[in-house]
Amino acid sequence: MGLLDGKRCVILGLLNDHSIAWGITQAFHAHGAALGFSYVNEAIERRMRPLAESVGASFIAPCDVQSDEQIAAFMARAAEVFGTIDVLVHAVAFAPRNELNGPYLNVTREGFRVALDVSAYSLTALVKAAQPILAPGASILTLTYHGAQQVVANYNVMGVAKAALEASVRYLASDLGPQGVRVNAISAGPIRTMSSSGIADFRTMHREFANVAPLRRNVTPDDVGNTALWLCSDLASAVTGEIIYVDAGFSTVSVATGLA
Ligand code: 0WE
Repeated sequence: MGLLDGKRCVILGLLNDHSIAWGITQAFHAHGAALGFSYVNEAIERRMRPLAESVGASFIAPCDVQSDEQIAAFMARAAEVFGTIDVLVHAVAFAPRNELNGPYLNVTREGFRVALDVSAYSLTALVKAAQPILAPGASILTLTYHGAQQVVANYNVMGVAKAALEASVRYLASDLGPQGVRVNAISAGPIRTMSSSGIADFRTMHREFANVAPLRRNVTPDDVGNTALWLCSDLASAVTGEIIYVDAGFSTVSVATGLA
């Protein structure tokens, strides 16, 4: 008996076996979900296709979230294969690399536009396009980070984009609640993925995190996957508009004590 038996799920943002989307995929697959996936370009398709096929993907289709046409085509494919969808997972973010270093105030107009378009507007665009095929009781999930709420050095315009994303979660939850659709976000602690590779001081931040977090450990894609499973299952049937922290308690601590 799986928590997602018979549910049709669409996942955007699977890149490789380190992806948070892979942790979510594995939890959903273990609980009986049917899964459809997107990829942004052919280089990424080559890497994610074997993973998606290993969980019996119902479809694998292109979707660059910066394109309304590609979003429409992707949802048309989902409609063709699934009819209606029960779960939409948005695990997509991007800011130009040069924006994730140094003072926030150096942000460029173009860097701001791209970060907000790919990382925040895309959720709303996807939900708008999916609305006609969202089943009653459907659940929408996105991923955010504490840098939306408090300053994290170098996170910069991504913090601004995640703040917009978190507000979007609340407005979308308000819009879709009357049709029985829930919208939530998971705010994950730092995880080593393609998105964090090469980021200045990430290794140090990752290590320090485990010294300060109440659970004294880092967060894994499986941790996020299990919370995603709960949020997207009927166990969370009255949870909507929420930002759920999966961060080993890190964000609850002001002054760390007992570090020895
Ligand atoms: O949201 C993220 C990652 C977002 C991200 C990462 C990259 C790196 C490669 C968005 N765009 C890009 N663009 C690239 O070219 N995280 C929560 C992980 C993360 O990223 C940081 C962090 C943490 C944590 C960036 C600076 C400081 C901390």
